Amino acid sequence: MGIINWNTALLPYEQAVDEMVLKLKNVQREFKRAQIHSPIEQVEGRVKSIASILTKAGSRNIPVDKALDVLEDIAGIRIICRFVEDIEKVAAIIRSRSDYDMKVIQEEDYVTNTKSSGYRSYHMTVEYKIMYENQLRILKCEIQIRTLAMNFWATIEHSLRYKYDGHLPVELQERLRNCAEAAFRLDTEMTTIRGELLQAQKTQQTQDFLVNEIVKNIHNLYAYGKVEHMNDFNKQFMEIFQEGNVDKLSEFNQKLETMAEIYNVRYV
Ligand code: 0O2
Repeated sequence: MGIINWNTALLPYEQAVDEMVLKLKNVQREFKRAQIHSPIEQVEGRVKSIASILTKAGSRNIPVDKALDVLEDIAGIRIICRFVEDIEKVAAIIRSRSDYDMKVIQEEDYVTNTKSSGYRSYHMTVEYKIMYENQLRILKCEIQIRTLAMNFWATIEHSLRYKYDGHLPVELQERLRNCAEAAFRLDTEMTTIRGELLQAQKTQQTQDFLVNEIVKNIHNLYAYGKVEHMNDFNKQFMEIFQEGNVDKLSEFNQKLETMAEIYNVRYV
């Protein structure tokens, strides 16, 4: 029987998790930059603890030296979405990378097929390639995709499950199932007001974008010697900003850009 060197065995998994989290956060940034609602709200990653690996291997009669080969969730990524509709969008993004860097080998839909515990989440198992110590390694990784409400429920339930060593009292199980139903209703209700929420999000993103552009434009005009306008620009900007009117911010930004063109200001 081989012996696992636990000092180094999990390092490739850590690398895989770090890389995948970075890539998925970049996907989120791309949506934000394009000012489109990002189906990815948060990305988290973790490598399963040694204790958790040993417990899972033990409960499934997997020899410890085979655990790393057999268990598919040593590397785990969790993607949190705002809306149930976002889950399928995230799954599609991951599927679209199958030929590139995250090869989907299995999918489990616990969103439609809720587990008896009340657990809901969309699971994808992918194969992910890394270069580790100059060698190609292909590691399996479990990606869990769920809404904020699903995540809230699963986090609390997971802690309680741990506390009771997997054997939750029946009454507590029942209460947790009620909570799962409440989380389901919350998701359903959020879907009905999704349009309103997306609109609010879009306004916020547009405002952030315009403020960035305006302060950059003011700085550029200043850097190119248009010092005499500075106080005036800053004063006008603060007045419009405090009014919170996105259309006026846009008009003001347009004015600054026209001025930059007239004075032939190059961007720094
Ligand atoms: P941890 O501590 O989160 O890593 P299977 O062989 O498919 O029957 P497997 O491989 O465990 O079983 O897959 P499954 O059932 O899809 O569960 C994988 C992970 O999903 C679990 O990992 C949990 O993270 C999560 N999960 C599944 N069911 C539940 C549930 O009822 N409640 C909560 N809170 N999470 C759940 P681990 O290793 O169990 O735990």
